[in-house]
Formats: sequence, C-alpha cells, structure tokens
Amino acid sequence: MSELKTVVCPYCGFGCRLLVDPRSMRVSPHKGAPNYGKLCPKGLHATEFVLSGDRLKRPLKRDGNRMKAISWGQAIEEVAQKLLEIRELYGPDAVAFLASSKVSNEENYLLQKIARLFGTNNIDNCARLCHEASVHALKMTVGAGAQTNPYEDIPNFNAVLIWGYNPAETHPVVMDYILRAKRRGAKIIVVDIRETRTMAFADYKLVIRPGTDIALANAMMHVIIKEELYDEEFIASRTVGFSELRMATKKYTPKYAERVTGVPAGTIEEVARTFALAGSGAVMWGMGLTQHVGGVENVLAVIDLALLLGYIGERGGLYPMRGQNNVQGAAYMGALSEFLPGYIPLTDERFRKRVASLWGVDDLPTERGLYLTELWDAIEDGTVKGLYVVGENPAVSEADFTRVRGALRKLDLLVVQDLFMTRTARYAHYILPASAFCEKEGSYMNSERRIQWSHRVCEPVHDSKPDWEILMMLGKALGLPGFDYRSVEEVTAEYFRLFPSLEERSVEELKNSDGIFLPRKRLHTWEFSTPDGKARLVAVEQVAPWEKPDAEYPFILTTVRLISHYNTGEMTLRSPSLVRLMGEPRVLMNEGDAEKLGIADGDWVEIETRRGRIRMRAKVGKAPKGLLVLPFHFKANKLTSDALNKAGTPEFKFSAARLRKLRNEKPTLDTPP
Ligand SMILES: Nc1nc2c(c(=O)[nH]1)N[C@H]1C(S)=C(S)[C@@H](COP(=O)(O)OP(=O)(O)OC[C@H]3O[C@@H](n4cnc5c(=O)[nH]c(N)nc54)[C@H](O)[C@@H]3O)O[C@H]1N2
Ligand SMILES: Nc1nc2c(c(=O)[nH]1)N[C@H]1C(S)=C(S)[C@@H](COP(=O)(O)OP(=O)(O)OC[C@H]3O[C@@H](n4cnc5c(=O)[nH]c(N)nc54)[C@H](O)[C@@H]3O)O[C@H]1N2
Ligand code: SF4
Ligand SMILES: [Mo]
Repeated sequence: MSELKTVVCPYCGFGCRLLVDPRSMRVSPHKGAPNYGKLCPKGLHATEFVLSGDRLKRPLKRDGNRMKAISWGQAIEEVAQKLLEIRELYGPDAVAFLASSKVSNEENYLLQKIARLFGTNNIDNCARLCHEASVHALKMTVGAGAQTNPYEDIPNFNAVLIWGYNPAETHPVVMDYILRAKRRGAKIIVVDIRETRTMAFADYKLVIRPGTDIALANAMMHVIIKEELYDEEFIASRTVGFSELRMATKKYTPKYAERVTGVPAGTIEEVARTFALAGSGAVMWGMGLTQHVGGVENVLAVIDLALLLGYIGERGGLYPMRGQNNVQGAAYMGALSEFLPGYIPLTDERFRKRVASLWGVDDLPTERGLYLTELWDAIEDGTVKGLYVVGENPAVSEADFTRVRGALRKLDLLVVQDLFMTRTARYAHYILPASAFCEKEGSYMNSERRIQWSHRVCEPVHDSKPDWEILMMLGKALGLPGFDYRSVEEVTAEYFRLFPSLEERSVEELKNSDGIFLPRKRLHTWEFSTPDGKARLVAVEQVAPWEKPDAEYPFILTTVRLISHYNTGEMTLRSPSLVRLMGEPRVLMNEGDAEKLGIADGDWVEIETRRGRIRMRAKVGKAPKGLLVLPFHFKANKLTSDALNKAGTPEFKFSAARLRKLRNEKPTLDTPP
C-alpha cells in the first residue's frame, strides 16, 4: 500500500484534513484534530474534480473569439508586459488583483506582495462577499477580526446560539461539536428566517422576519439588562459603553420586537433568560447576518449580547464561521484592500515599513484599495483597466452579475488563473492553468485560526503549475524584488517572520503536527486586543433593507446554500459522486402563496427582480409567507441587488421579487454552464 498523504479539504472553512491514497486517489478522514475521523460528502469526494477531464491544459491567449494555446514563457512575458503598460499609462491603481480563498497562505501572500510592490492596494478576495462585516464589527468591539475560540471549546459551553447560520448544510462537521454540547445538556438556540436543517437539533427555534435581527438581539439585551442577568463585574472591568447600550436597548421591549420580528414576546424573554442563565455560551453566526446592508450592525448586536454576559475566554466564544477553506488565511496574509498582513491597518507606519524592508523597498502604498465589490463601477468609469483574477468566479458570485459581466467585457486586460474554464474565464484575454490543492504543497488557515500543512499527493496534471510558481514567475517578470524562492517553504518562512507568535516556530513543526494557532488558541481571555485592552459595547439600531417589497415585487427573495453544492459550482459540478447526490435545485415557497398564484409543487416558475429573471421549478413547502428561498449556486445573482454594507458586502440575502407560473413557455433549466 502506498503512503497516505494528509491534505486540507479544498471546500469549507471548517478545515477538515483528508488522507489521500496517491494510487487510488481515495479519501479517508484524518483521525486527529480538527475533524477526528469525520468528513462530509464534499470532503470524501474532494479528489474527483481534480481528475475531471475539464481541467485547463495549457496557458491560453485570446485571438478574436478563439482561445489559442501558448507557452508559459510567452504567457507570463506578455501578461507582465501588459500590466506594466497599463501602469505606465494610467498608474498602478488602474490594475486590480483578486486573490483566492481557495489557494494557500503562501500563494495569497505572494499575490498581495506583487500587488503592493507593483504599487497598488487593489488586492481583495471573496471575504468581501462573506464575513468582512464580521471583521469590521470584531475590530470595533474586541480589536481582532477573527473567531475567538477553538472548536474544542464548543462542547464545554452550556448554550450555543446559532444566528443566521446553517451549519448542518454548510459546515457539517462542526455539527458534531455542537451535538456534543447538546448531549452534555447545553441549550441550542437557532435564529433564522425559515426552518433550516440545523433547527432540527435546536431547543429553541426562532423564525424571524428577514432583516429584523437587531430588533431581536436588542430585545434580548433589553430583557437581560432589565432583569439584571448581565455580568456586572465583567462589564465594569473589561468593557466600555454599557450605559449607551442600556439606553439604546430601552425601547426594544419584547412586545415591540414581537411586532418587528414576528417572534412572540414570551419566547424572546424565555430565550434571553435561558442564554443568560446558562453561565457560558458560544455565539456562532454566518451569512444571514453579514449579507445585509446592515451587516456590520447585525454582527455588532450579537457581539454585544455575548459581551454583556461575559461570554469570552473560558466562558464563551465568538464564532464567525468562515466560509472558504482558506478565507481566514487569505485575510491574515494581507489579501484585503484595507489591511496589511495580520489585519494591520495600512496606516500603521511602523508595521508597514517593516513589511517594506522585508521586501527590500522603502515603503508601500498607504491608500486603501478598491473593495472587490467596488471594482465594477471603477471598470465602468474607466479607472480600472486591468484585472488579474486567481481562483475566484465573480461572473457568477457577485451580486447583479449582468452588470459585472458587462464590466469584465470592458477591461483592456483580464487574466484568469484557475483550474477550469470558468464563467469568468470566458471573458479573459489570458487564462493560466493552475494546479489543484493536492497537486501542490502549502499551508492553509481554518476558521479557528489553525494553520495546517497540506502535502502534495500527485503531480500537476497536463501543463498546469502550482499558483505559487506562477506568481513567482509573474513577480520576476514584473521586475519586482524578492521573487527568487527555491521552494514553497521559503515563502512560509517569510510570512512566519511577520507574526511575532510564529517567529519561533518552524515549517517542519507545522508539517508534522495538527497545526499551529495564529496567534494562539484563545483570544481575549485576559484582555482585549483594543488599545486600552477593553472591549467596546457598540449600541446599534435596526437597519432597513435597501429594497423593500411593494405591489410590483411583493416577495422577499433570499439566497442560501445546499449541502452537496458549493458556491459557483465549478468544483462540485465536476464531481460525479456529488452530482448524483444533488437533485434539481428548486425555489422554496409558502403553500398559501403558491395556491394564490396557482402554483403546484414541481411547477416551472419565473422569478424576477429589478435586475433580471430566471426560471426553475418551485418547491412548495415550509417557507414563511412572502419569502422565496433560492439556492445561490446557480444564477441567483442575476437577481440579487448590489447594495453594499459598510464593509463592502452586497445584500445577497434580501431582494424584492415577484414570481409567476410558466404555462406554455418552454422551460429552460437555469444552471451554470
Ligand atoms: N455545502 C456548502 N457548504 C458551504 C458553502 C457552500 O456553498 N456549500 N459555502 C461556504 C461559504 S463560502 C460560506 S460563507 C459558508 C456560509 O454558511 P452559512 O452562513 O450557513 O450559509 P447561507 O446558507 O448562505 O446562510 C445562512 C442562513 O442565513 C439565513 N438568513 C437569510 N437572511 C437572514 C436574516 O435576515 N436573518 C437571519 N437570522 N438569517 C437569515 C438563511 O435562511 C440561511 O439558513 O458556507 C461554507 N460552506
Ligand atoms: N446570491 C449569493 N451570492 C453569493 C453568496 C450568497 O450567499 N448568495 N455568497 C458569497 C460568498 S460568502 C462567497 S465566499 C462567494 C464565493 O465566490 P467565489 O469565490 O467566486 O466562488 P467559488 O465557486 O468558490 O470560486 C472559487 C474558484 O476557485 C477555483 N479554484 C479552486 N482551487 C483552486 C486552486 O488551487 N487554484 C486556483 N487558481 N483556482 C482554484 C475554482 O475552480 C473556482 O473557480 O460567493 C458570494 N456570492
Ligand atoms: S465539513 Fe468542510 S472541511 Fe470538512 S469535509 Fe466537509 S467541506 Fe470539507
Ligand atoms: Mo463565503
């Protein structure tokens, strides 16, 4: 038998490790942390897309409507030349780089190094579409934009509050930790806008009206403050802002919140008491909070709730459960337009100069770059001319994608570095074939900030190259200093030097362990990461959605995830085992609504918003009145609105929509190509 190799799962941010047999490419679960012998179907079949016949084979260059194969030498030379030409004509900020939450720390580190040495902070990744609101809210309150505690703490808490987050579909293995807490007697509370799979395990199921989370959180705090259930000692010694919070939550009586959220006042009181009296608790949240125009405020509200009870350190944790397998790493490596590595602000002169000197230059650009979601305007108005995309599929994943596709068409230069001919790659002038996760080595960081090494299982297919090798060639061709790495480990060692807690650690140790926490396992146990060491309680008011249902568009449309699908489908749809598990996507709607419109279960319908329309079959079932629940993985973003919150995330979870039954029109299933 050949030796099994340990790799990091290429899908979700939970960060399971997989054991892969290099001969059969069969996957089995790693026995140690964090997944302890467990995997979900995606992890179990993770090598299938790697073996897909659809993999890109050679670098390609646009020639009119055709793409023709070229050599790596020519591809890198021409791409570098064109980027330099754009810089020469319009300045460095006319180019933007999109990093990938799918590629390793080393690869993200290299791409942001290229962007900043090239002269721009236009470097971003899909964290912007995801948990950036959490990062901003966490920075404002506790001073560090990441999950505070490891998964291993979850089973020890007496309550788990799951808010706008559906781990039974999106992080199946974390359910194991939550259920261990439940078996110990912990109360599980789930807040969502519909009955989710996760709710099947809950003691309290709170179905609220979409976008009314702040009213609920504020009312819970109202009860906790009124009944003096908060942690007085913790508030006095470790926080500021309590009196403002007390004032702001005064008007959010349970009765008022009942009218706004639809949850009975008595239930709100009972849940507030249960969570407060538990004595310890985790708050876990997801896209149901962040993907709203009030995303930052939504997250602030649930952080306040945890802080009010002193649920920090041994007594609790904040769990913004990260989406992609390396979204946490991409952020820590500095692949964000407003932060240097380690979420350090661009304006921190000492750190910026330290990074610059490590890279062999005097200084780095200080002005915040464009958010991924601001790019499309900048391309439309001609300020951005060139875009370099690594492992990201904005033509499908961005809100109002018709607009995004128009912008992609307008670019002077679009380079896409991916495994497949993605929807985005179809607009590219150059396509660079990247090697998949198990064809290369590197480190990844999961949601709990655990850095794990992923070993190489097999050789790159065709003429593909690991992303870090491609980026190294690009850095050199652009004439940037410091791109002479002889191995990926040299890049690892370089980023280790930027983090004080990693300075003493070695790459060898990382390779031979169950990972290293950055900066440590638990944050804020004794003091917060704010300048004075205290947390800020930031009072917030309910924020109205950008678009409201009206007579023309009477429904609220939300977009959600399904267990066997993954994001824009490029990987899962190329995995035959997952395709077998998938079933046809359907839009879920309420029975009464369906009856009024003459729609029966399985009928073809057309869903329309002010941005566009799509067709699929309806699933008539357990959805609240007035709500349409659409799987995001297909053409959902033809419909969604690109209204942004303060952190730059679109309101993927709330659009005004209408729908009609298709009668004689020929239905075409709207799935990705
Ligand atoms: N199978 C699978 N797993 C995945 C992914 C995938 O595509 N497929 N993607 C990964 C990524 S990138 C991410 S970011 C995570 C996301 O993981 P989740 O955050 O769990 O995913 P979503 O289904 O987008 O949204 C979560 C819930 O928010 C609810 N919601 C919508 N609006 C509101 C609201 O106003 N208030 C409240 N309280 N709830 C609301 C929805 O009903 C939904 O149940 O999953 C990761 N894991
Ligand atoms: N309507 C709606 N839209 C949403 C959301 C929603 O809930 N609703 N959620 C948003 C969220 S949270 C997210 S995270 C985004 C996700 O948006 P994207 O990141 O655009 O989506 P993915 O499908 O994960 O795309 C990852 C790409 O990386 C490629 N890839 C995989 N491995 C490698 C590799 O090793 N190297 C390279 N070079 N490429 C690789 C894949 O082939 C794929 O094309 O979508 C957002 N869009
Ligand atoms: S839970 Fe996430 S990390 Fe684990 S196997 Fe499933 S997709 Fe992979
Ligand atoms: Mo995400």
